[in-house]
Amino acid sequence: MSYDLVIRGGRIVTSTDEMQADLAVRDGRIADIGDDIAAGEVEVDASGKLLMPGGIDPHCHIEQMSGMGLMNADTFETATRSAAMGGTTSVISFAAQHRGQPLRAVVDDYLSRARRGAMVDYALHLMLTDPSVPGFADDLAALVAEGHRSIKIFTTYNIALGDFDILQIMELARACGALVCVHAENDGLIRWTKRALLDAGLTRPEHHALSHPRLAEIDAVSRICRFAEYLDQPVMLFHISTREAALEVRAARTRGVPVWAETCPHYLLMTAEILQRDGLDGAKWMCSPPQRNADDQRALWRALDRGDLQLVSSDHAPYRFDETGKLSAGPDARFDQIANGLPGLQTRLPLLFDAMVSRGGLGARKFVELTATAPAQVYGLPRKGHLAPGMDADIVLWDPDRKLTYGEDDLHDNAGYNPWAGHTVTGWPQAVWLRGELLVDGEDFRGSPGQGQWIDRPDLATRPLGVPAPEAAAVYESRSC
Ligand code: DUC
Ligand code: ZN
Ligand code: ZN
Repeated sequence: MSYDLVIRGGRIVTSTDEMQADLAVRDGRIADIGDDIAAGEVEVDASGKLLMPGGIDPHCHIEQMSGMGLMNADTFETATRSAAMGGTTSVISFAAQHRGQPLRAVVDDYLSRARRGAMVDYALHLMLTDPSVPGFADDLAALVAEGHRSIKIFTTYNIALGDFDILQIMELARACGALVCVHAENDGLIRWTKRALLDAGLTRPEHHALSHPRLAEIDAVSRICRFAEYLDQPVMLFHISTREAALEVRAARTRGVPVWAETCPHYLLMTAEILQRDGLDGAKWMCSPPQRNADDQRALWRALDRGDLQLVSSDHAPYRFDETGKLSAGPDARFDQIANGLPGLQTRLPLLFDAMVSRGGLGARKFVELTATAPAQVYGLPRKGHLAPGMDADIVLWDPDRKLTYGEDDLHDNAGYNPWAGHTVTGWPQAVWLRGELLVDGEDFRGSPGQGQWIDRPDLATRPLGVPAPEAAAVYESRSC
């Protein structure tokens, strides 16, 4: 029996191994990896190149309304096109509930838009902001059982939940088997500092960094880790930016708490200095939490190396640098009127490969682990994130030698600017397959809207450990009586 596709002579990189071998694909799955592989209908020469699993970006905002009521710049079509052009074949974005909206309707809406537009495979985090809507708990349990196994909540912004609601949602998540992801920054610290800065006339983009004090992250991360410990509920801490918060996660994991955490390229490779550009230009890099300093960067790399942090997501949140996005409050907007977020779906893998492999950092296997294998494991994406027979043929043919300097507007999303303009990377995705279909061929994008499929997540490896605090254990016991 012949194969649909055989890629020959590449160096196959997984999170645990590297070997020179041929790889065969049949019916969208990897059929064989080895030396004596029969002919394929399509044959590709990969000599001198790497073959790696397609990237999985587990935290990106696509076609989503911000807390300020602003639609972000990307549709499922434009966001997933840019993901694919950067070597990413699966994304987890958000079905974002706004106040008063029933959960089921929110998820149906996002699913129907994703079904029409997505060109890579996708799953959704359930973003919960209003637990008071009728049918909330039943809808949540049903949606999780249908395979939406992750929840996102905030401790800050105008969509913040208080401790009581957070605990309620964590208990529900534990009962139905979902991972709770948290944007963890202390809201009171941010609101107080922001008010004081604005009162003092400090309104520029660089003051945004001051308005999110590092203590806000440290405090909230520590508290959420304690909640996870109290309830024995698995939690993912999103976008860790400070050394101390990474150490809070490490301390919790050392105590045996089921917590995981991610950081992003803009914390690993940028500092808050970038917000000091002329005029409002710094707004292009404004995100929350903000970029920090070189000491934090070193600490975050160390935390990834030690396994204290397990993932690197893009937190892709694109807003154009015009009146539809960053400048929606006008050309003289104060920092608190400017949408937070920067595009990152397309740049995540090249930036990380350059930093981790080309410049001699943590190496190619760790690169695969952080960008594909670990997100598949943590978020329960079956058949994704690894190159082995039986897995989906989501494959990137990577040219480790291609060197390129990013331009001002050379990405395939709809943000209209590249936050990494002027940054040079070595290593580039030359071809990308999604379930055996060629999506990217050099500079050409070959995908079509609707080609991406929803990824069912029937189960999670990130389970409770069975050791809640005694008070919580008593509550659980009383519930099951
Ligand atoms: N921060 C978030 O929490 N979400 C999107 C963008 C950002 O900067
Ligand atoms: Zn966030
Ligand atoms: Zn985010």
